[in-house]
Amino acid sequence: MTNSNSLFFRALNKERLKTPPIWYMRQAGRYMPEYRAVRKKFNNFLDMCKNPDVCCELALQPINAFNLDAAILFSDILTIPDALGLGVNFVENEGPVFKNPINNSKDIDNLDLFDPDELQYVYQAVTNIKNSLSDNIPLIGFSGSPWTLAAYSIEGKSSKDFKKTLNFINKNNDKSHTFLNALTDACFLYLREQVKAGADVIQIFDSWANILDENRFNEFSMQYINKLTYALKNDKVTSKTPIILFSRDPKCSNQTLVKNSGADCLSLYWDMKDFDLNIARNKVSLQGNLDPRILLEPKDKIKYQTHKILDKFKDYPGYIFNLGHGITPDINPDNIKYLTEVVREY
Ligand code: 1CP
Repeated sequence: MTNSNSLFFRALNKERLKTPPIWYMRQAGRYMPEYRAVRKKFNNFLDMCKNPDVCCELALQPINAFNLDAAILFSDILTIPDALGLGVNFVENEGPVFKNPINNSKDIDNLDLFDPDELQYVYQAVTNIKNSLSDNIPLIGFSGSPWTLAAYSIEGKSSKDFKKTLNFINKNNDKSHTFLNALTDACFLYLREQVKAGADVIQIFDSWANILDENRFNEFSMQYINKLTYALKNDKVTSKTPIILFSRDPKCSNQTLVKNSGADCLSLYWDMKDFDLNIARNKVSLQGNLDPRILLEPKDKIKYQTHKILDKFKDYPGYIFNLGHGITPDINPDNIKYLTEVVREY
């Protein structure tokens, strides 16, 4: 059992803390030489995710290197589209490429029903990681948001503007909602299995919230995040599991994010500098907000910007230190070590 007195749980319980708990989005990844040494052994990134022992090793690497306050499952958000038969591959320097993306409404009619048992390899990884962590380090399980998973599945790859996806939802409104409902059910079943396997906290990544205008964000993204968190909060297995939402720069009001998401904690993108703390205070915990690119600067600049963030959140009840998006491969691990020290010494 994870100790509910851990720093991470205390912050999720909206306690005002002297030192915030620390973890980093993409804390396991290509910026670490230890990661690259393991990654070399696999051609396809998803093959590596399908090996629970390797996932366990990778999830522990940043915990051991930087003594962080929370671990995150090593996997990817695209395991669900892969289980739906869309054929996800990771191409060197290009990111994910789908063999069978959604091209028309018939492709949605013909989709396999999501079978949570197909992702046993993920739950096994959760259990392995959980068994290797000390009691005071909670484990975060995760999924993509229904909208972000739909965007990759329709686009068939990553994109700057997701033009094909935006066209598709304009032309196929009803079928898009059928697909989003199916993805919401899949995320619920998937996260529930992760909690059964040992995940203490859930994070939902809405990484492509930013490409929707306000109306479409509410219709295609927020509505389904709300359905998903509602289902999780009303299920015996997951009702007590804290939910963190990372919504990348959504074009909605702060009030909507706080009230409609159903999340216990909001993970703030680095560019959400004007987020109104007073709207969130005592309603949700907050996480993140530091621009990851600061980590490419000299140490004095890292310290200055980190202090600015810590000043901003120092009286906030329930702040978790993190970056405003993931660590990129070009960041020097020494700077992660330094950043962690700066936060703990503040
Ligand atoms: O070749 C490699 O080594 C692959 C790099 C990599 C890694 C390390 C990918 C491919 N995924 C991951 C792991 C991962 N992905 C984790 C666990 C590791 C950790 O955080 O410590 C998590 C939580 C994710 C989540 C994820 N995958 C997101 C949401 C977070 C975000 O960055 O917004 C997204 C959008 C993905 C898709 C994905 N997977 C991989 C890449 C390169 C991408 C992004 C593609 C794009 O730019 O659209």
